[in-house]
Formats: sequence, C-alpha cells, structure tokens
Amino acid sequence: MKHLILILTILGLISCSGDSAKADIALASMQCGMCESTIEEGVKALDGIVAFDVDPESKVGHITFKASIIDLSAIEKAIAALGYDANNTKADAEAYEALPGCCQIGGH
Ligand SMILES: [Cu+2]
Repeated sequence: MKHLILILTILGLISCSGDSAKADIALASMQCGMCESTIEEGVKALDGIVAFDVDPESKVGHITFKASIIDLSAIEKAIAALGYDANNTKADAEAYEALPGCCQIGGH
C-alpha cells in the first residue's frame, strides 16, 4: 500500500512538471521578416503552445509546448501547412505557391 501511494505521488509530479517540453525547429526555407511573422503567428495560434520565438539569423524556431496537448510532429505539420519546411517535414506545395514572392526561395 505504501508503494502504491508513492507511485501515485510520482505520477502526479510527472504529469505536472513534465508537461512542458522544449524543442528547436529548423526553418530552412524561411526568407524574410514576413516569413518570420507568418510562422510565429501560425504557431502561436495552435493549442498547447507556451512560447515560440524565431531566430531569423539561424532560421531556428525555439518552442516551448505542453506535451499533453500537442506534439512536435503536429507543430511541424502546422508549419508545413503554412508553406514552410519544418525540420524534415516539407512545406505544403499549395501553401508555398500562395506565399508572397519575397517569401519563396530565390523570389526576391
Ligand atoms: Cu518572407
């Protein structure tokens, strides 16, 4: 019985403190400041995002999210749906074509 209580206590701690996860997302196809704000707004609109910050120089998005609500692959898919590559998830072709010219690779 004591063990059971101990296990339940540990599980309780994990579900509270272990909920927040951090990850870096490579945004290699991002071209300009508009891309940065498009991606930031799109990601921040998702449920479960605690913080998201894009570094335009390294083209990396630093993200903190609630792992119980959303996972990294869902975030990558959301970025791909905006028209941008996210890690190994390729941009949705139609969304990419719909981006302003300055946001397409080599489109300056
Ligand atoms: Cu752009």
